[in-house]
Amino acid sequence: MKLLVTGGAGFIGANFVHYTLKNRPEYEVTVLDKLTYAGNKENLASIGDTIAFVEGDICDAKLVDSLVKDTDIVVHFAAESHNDNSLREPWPFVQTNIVGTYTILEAVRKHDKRLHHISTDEVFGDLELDDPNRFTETTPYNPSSPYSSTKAGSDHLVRAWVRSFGLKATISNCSNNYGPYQHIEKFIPRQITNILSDIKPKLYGTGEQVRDWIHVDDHNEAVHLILDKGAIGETYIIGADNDHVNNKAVIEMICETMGKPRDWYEHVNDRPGHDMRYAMDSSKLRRELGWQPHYTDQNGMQDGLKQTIEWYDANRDWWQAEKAATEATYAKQGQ
Ligand code: NAD
Ligand code: TDX
Repeated sequence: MKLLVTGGAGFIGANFVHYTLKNRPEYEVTVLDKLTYAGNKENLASIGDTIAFVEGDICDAKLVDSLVKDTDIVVHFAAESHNDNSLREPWPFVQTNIVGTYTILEAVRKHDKRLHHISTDEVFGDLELDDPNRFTETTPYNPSSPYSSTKAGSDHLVRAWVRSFGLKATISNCSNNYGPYQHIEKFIPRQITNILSDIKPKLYGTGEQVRDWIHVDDHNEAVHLILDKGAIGETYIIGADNDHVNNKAVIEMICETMGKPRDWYEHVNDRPGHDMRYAMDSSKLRRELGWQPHYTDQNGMQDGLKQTIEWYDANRDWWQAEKAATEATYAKQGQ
């Protein structure tokens, strides 16, 4: 079975490729990745030539067509993924997330292949801090940022292609991931690598915002279950019930785990339009496909965080060269 993984040199995509080779050796994997600032071939270095790697753009219709023609399943991770970048420069988000997804859809339609589209909880907008509800598959879309609105647009395109052209596609909307190979611009690796660089962690605003953290392996296990047993045309919410920890508590957990005082961090400028709370109801995925996260509740999150901290500590060569430039970009915004 041939699998084409777009964005396979990025954080979740690379972990997906590692997970697939380890647990699902029946798949023959090809990665298509543009190697933007967020893509890194090193993320796949330990795999050697057991996969095929194609450096290229998902907006390149000719290239996408030739790769899709020669595959059975496309798993579409490639995206511009960072909210803060989308506030500075929205265009690459429109181009890759919308035009790129359109390009994939047209090739998948032409060659009648199976597609799984990776999306996010952010398409639903946010909940109030005191709202006990969680997002479900039927929650209306209400995205806040250029990033989340382009992801919402890509989900709509996939649904339209399913309904209008009978495309064999599924969608998953997952909450905030953490784990190895995540770019140091993102919240958790930024704080870990700050502490490893003797810089204080940076908390946006008051830090009351809540994210429903999930370990990347739990996400990728769910994606494989959807490939195995998901119903065509369906959407599945993925979340590990970690919607009780706010950003402040996560920073305190990281400080404590890394041997610093719990309050060894500083408040910096808030993100404009900052979403308050995300919370995911993944009961459909659990009930229909039997998915169960491993890193759930406070203990699971602490285990996952500890393992992630150890990875960044042991792999300083992977991130150190980019640290100064990443922090300089944030500093310009008082973050
Ligand atoms: P990432 O930024 O770490 O990786 C994205 C990858 O896509 C990189 O390797 C990059 O080089 C590649 N890419 C970007 N533009 C491309 C293009 N035009 N053509 C080909 N490749 C291109 O992102 P991530 O955090 O791994 O996210 C992967 C997917 O999961 C995205 O679709 C994102 O919306 C979704 N998602 C992420 C999270 C999260 O917490 N990180 C949560 C839910 C959903
Ligand atoms: O230094 C920081 N300090 C801080 O307080 C950074 C970088 C972030 N934050 C806050 C903002 C958010 O409330 O932490 C939270 C998480 O921030 P990000 O890591 O930037 O993630 P978020 O904006 O929530 O989006 C992530 O989850 C959904 C991914 O980046 C998206 O790709 C995914 O769709």
